[in-house]
Amino acid sequence: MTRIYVWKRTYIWWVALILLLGVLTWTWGTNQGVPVFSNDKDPDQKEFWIVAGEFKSELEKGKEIEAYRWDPANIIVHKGDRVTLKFRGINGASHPFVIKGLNVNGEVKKGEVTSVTFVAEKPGTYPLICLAHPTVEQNGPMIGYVHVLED
Ligand SMILES: [Cu+2]
Repeated sequence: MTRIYVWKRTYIWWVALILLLGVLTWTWGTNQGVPVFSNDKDPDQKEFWIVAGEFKSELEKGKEIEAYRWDPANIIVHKGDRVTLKFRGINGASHPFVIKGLNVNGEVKKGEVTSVTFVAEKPGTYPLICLAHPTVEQNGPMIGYVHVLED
């Protein structure tokens, strides 16, 4: 009887060890920098979602202050990537924008999705600027950055 008990206990430890190794292997495998936006058929095709949002607050004397923002505001790609940015308009009626240096422009409207696609040909940092909210005085700065890295 005792022998059977020992065998079962050993068996349980082996099963636990195998399960643990399985979980660790799976966890390790899923954390190897697999980008959520990559296209399996075309790894150089990168897609990002950006929300046009707003921060709003009130000063002590009741004055309201606000700033429109791109979220996320930093997009990192590599030279040669075909990049698609999908903008979703949440706050503010309209955000006409340019990405300086990349010859990209468009307009994000409330409740709509705007998509632009370009090839990141030259390394550098390119500002994504909303032309309606470029400065503090105009409820900005609504500025983000597209970082194009070397390979
Ligand atoms: Cu704007």
